Amino acid sequence: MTITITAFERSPDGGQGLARDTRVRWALEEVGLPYEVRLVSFGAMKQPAHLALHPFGQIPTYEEGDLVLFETGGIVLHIATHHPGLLPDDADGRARAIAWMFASVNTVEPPILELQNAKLLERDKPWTHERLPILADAIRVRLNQLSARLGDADWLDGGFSAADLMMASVLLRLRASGLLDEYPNLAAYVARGEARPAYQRAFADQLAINKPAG
Ligand code: GTB
Repeated sequence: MTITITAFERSPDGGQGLARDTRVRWALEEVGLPYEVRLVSFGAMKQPAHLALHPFGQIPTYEEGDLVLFETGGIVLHIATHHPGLLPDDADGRARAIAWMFASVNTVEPPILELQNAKLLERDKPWTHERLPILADAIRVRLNQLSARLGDADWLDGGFSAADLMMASVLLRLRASGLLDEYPNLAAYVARGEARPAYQRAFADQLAINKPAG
């Protein structure tokens, strides 16, 4: 059955892989599933046709026959549940991997988003100068904890899983801030994820769409 995802017609990051379709592409590449991409503009995302797929008018979405999904955690979990390679075989290991997936989007990503939104949307506000370091420290709290837990392991819990795919995808958004480099084991963890052939293919495919002209 054909799988179709949606992505930005032109991502604001110019193809750095920061838009969330990259993590879905990565999951599909890890399990070896071919897929098609439908590109949507910011305007089209808010139109009824796209809102029928995604109630919040965002990308990515995922279509597979009659199944329509939104929310990257749910999409990656669906892919990982139905195809071997992204979740451990044993029930406890699977449960722990899924818990880490939730942790990536529910515990680690929110403070990262807060900082990015403050930089993007509140740059000219009088409070921003004082707020940014507070937001950066909130991220450091989580990175300290995550760094301590990861230690010198390659992956969060045994072998590479959807948990690492999601966590690395969340963390790599921090690179430009410099915060990731304060934690060498986390920077190496993200680099290990990005070095995987499946990630490389996912990254190249989204770059091919978004590369700035010239
Ligand atoms: N929780 C949802 C999920 O995980 O699927 C969040 C989806 C989401 O935020 N989608 C964004 C979107 O559609 C694109 S990824 N935004 C348009 C809108 O809300 O109107 C967020 C994103 C966008 C751009 C960059 N960038 O250019 O650096 C990075 C991340």
